[in-house]
Amino acid sequence: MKHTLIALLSTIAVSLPSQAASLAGLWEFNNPANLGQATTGPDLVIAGTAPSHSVSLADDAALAQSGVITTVVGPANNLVASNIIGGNGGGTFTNQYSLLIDMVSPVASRGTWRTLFQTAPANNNDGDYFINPGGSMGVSALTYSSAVNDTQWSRLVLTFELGTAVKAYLNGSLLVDHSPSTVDSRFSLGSTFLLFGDEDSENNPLNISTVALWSGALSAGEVGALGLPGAPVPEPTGLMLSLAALGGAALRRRR
Ligand SMILES: [Ca+2]
Ligand SMILES: [Ca+2]
Ligand SMILES: [Ca+2]
Repeated sequence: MKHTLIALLSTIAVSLPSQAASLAGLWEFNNPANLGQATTGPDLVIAGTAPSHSVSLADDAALAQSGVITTVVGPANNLVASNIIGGNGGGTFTNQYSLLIDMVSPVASRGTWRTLFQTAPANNNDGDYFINPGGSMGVSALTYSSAVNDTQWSRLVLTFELGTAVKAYLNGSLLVDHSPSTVDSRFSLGSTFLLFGDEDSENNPLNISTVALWSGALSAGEVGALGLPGAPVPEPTGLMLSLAALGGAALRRRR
């Protein structure tokens, strides 16, 4: 009976449509009293000078997003994210993940370096993904995109399947197919990483409305379904979570 149950749960876990990538964190910046408050997953921890908060903030096209932080330049200033995904993708670190960021650049930041994230928790080396002074997205080790419109709210989704593919999507469409890098490289995540952190102040301020993290590389179709900036990020349902947890427990026991 026990084996039948385990087999059934394993089958369910394997056949879950979203099993490749589940939501591991969602931050929407709606609470000025707790800027790092998570909608899903662990809260972000503010390091250094706290970002400022806007209930609503409009871009150059007068489109507004609600619940927005404006990050602060400098090596001491970033948001510390706990990564609950663990090792995957054939390595010790998190090698398969996706990161969503709804953002627009403040006028004063355009034409400057703007770091999106830093995988080294000690912040003792270069940031790992940027908007560069020319408005292109990436980093030399991954290659850069063509220039993007940084004056309007944009939904960036980065999908990492290290060793195979690293892609950037903007507002639901593929922006650039980057170099894939390698498993357990500088682009892998450990148990913590830094949002908007850089070791030598290449983290000029950004307006950020949403950040989300998934435990796998979303497909082009899944990214397309996430839509435009401000569209709700679907949270896992209770049923899916229970099935995934049960299936995961069964799989673990079999090892
Ligand atoms: Ca740097
Ligand atoms: Ca780094
Ligand atoms: Ca928001």
